Amino acid sequence: MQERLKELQQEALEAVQKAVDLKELNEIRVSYLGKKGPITEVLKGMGKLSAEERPKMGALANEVRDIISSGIEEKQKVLEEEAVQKKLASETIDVTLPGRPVNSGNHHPLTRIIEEIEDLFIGMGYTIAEGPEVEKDYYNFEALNLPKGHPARDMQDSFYISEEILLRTHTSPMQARTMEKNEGKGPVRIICPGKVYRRDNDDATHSHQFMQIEGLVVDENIRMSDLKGTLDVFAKKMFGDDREIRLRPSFFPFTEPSVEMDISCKICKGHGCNVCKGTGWIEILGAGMVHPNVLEMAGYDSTKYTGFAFGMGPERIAMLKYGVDDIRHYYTNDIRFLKQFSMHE
Ligand code: FA5
Repeated sequence: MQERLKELQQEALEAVQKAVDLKELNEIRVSYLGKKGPITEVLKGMGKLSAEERPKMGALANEVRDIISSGIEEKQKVLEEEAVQKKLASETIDVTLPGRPVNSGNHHPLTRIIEEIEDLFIGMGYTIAEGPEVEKDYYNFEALNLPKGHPARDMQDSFYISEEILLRTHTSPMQARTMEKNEGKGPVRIICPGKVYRRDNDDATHSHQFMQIEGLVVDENIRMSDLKGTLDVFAKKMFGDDREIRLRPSFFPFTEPSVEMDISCKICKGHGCNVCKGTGWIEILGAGMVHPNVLEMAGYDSTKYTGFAFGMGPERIAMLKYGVDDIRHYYTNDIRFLKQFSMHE
């Protein structure tokens, strides 16, 4: 019996040493020191011992229990400390590690160019007006001196929704809407950015949906030289003093006289490429003096008031400014293209 007890002590202490965690240690405690454990089992045989041996064996059994108990306690402390250290190690934050990059978005190049143009004109005393993309034929054409059947309607192939409603083909309807709202009074000084739609075939410089920014100034004594000066300031601020501009005589039914403004191509530096269609120039806007018929239709006395208007294409302006060789890049949402503009923010 004595031997068995010593054996159990040895066995238990070895198991305690090998225990890797508190759960295993607890299992060892239950299995060796519990009521159904081997020591209790050994003690059950004490009845067979002589009266002399019984107390000795009892004392030995208690000693073995105490030794195993304190072995378990010691090991428990070690394992608890280990667990704390492990937890601390796993929760340590190394403040010297480089941070993980956070993906941040950036403004779309068109949004940026539009905001830049808006700021420029706001600085010259203009306010921003916005109008509907689904527009009445009246404002898109008729009020702009383009009655039904007028051949110049073919200049802007349109998406009609019904006989009288269409997707606006330009932002010029805002000229008529703004003047109508102002009830024949000046001054008017607005710019109007927004989307427009045309049944154009998509190519490097044409898109069926694109943006325009309309400008309109109406007051007494507004002259062609005011328009020219304004466009000159705009072009210089936008593209720098070294880029050339040219005004070509043109025709729009709602302006008289009318011009188109071209900027020298940045991609080929004027030598000719697919963006400028070999001409060295890219047309960015149409403009002119507001036609007296348009002023009168909107309720203005054309003998007292004159005005100028312009309509520019921000896509083409952004192409020239950033050296983008195809307008379709703005609408295909290729993240590699869009990311390039984050550095300009
Ligand atoms: C007009 O739309 C006139 N409403 C502009 C205007 C306003 C003239 C006020 C006089 C007074 P135009 O069709 O030329 O004009 O278009 C103006 C600009 O829009 C062009 O110079 C060009 O920059 C841009 N644009 C025209 N069509 C497209 C297209 N399919 N894709 C991209 N940009 C275009």
